[in-house]
Amino acid sequence: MYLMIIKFFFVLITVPYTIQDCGCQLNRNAECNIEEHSDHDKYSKEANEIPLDNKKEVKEKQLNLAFNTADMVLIESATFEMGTNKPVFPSDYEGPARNVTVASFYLDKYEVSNQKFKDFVQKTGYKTEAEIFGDSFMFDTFLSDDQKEQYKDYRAVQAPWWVKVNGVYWEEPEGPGSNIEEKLNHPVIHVSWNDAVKYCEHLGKRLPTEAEWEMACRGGLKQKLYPWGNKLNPQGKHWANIWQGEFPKVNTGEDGYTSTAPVNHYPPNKFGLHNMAGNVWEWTQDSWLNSPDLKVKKGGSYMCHESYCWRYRCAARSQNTKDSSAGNLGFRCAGDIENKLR
Ligand SMILES: [Ca+2]
Ligand SMILES: [Ca+2]
Repeated sequence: MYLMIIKFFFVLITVPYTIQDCGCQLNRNAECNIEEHSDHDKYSKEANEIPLDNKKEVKEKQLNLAFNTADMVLIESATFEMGTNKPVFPSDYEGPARNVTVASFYLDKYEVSNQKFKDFVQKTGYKTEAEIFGDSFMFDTFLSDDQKEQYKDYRAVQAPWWVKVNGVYWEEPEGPGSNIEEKLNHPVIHVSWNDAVKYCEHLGKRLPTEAEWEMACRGGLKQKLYPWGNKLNPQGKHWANIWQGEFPKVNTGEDGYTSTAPVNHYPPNKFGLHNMAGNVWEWTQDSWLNSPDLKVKKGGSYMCHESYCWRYRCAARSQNTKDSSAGNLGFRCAGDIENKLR
């Protein structure tokens, strides 16, 4: 069995950091207090007895939205089966499968792009947490030889492909001097959960809950691994931006990209949503277990490979502290149909 669940702690030379589970869960904070709990109390039947919306009411409420619905899809209320009874990473609490009812909501078709985030920053002057802290996590493949030498002591001991680099942020995603000119239609990266919340709020939106995100990922399919079904490459095509080759040494980029891909590059699922699986991880509104500082992220990224981080499945989940950021983590926004005009 080559799938391994690796739980570990690692220490950067200068500052102690905690990482759990094969490098997917980089956290800016040193502590990582995972509490045992009964699975998904929040998504128990009792906690989710939301009446399905009357379609006529939904239509009337749409007239009073607080946000622009361009590039969003309306996902109608439904009860769906969340999680799985065949967890690949039981320590992530992927299971059990349970019915969850979600009220109607809007969701962005695409991960938030660099262009959209740039528009937001130009309007508001917003500074991301990576800018304030002065650093963010980068995948070492994207470091120059000089940077590799400079930051050799800043590697995660058991996930040495992650390096905390000074001066990395959304507009210089590969270090000081890099830019996003050729990547305006790629997902914004190096944004924390706090940054994502601020962006969505600015547009009258919010982050999706984990249940909303997963229902959207499944696109109406029941208990399939991926947004498009169970086969990874149906019709001999690539349907998501993940890792081909041997992690972490060789990424052949057979799917066209060894880093991020344009937010609209791969086919949409049945709900019209692109890149729910792969490309970049996406923040959700929810806390991980009962830890308010840890937030759930979904969907996996271009760094995920079945042998190491098979988390580009709809049921998969992971977490980061809400102030952490990395080169494979972004987000998309949701919107309530209950919102009134601002
Ligand atoms: Ca790829
Ligand atoms: Ca994604």
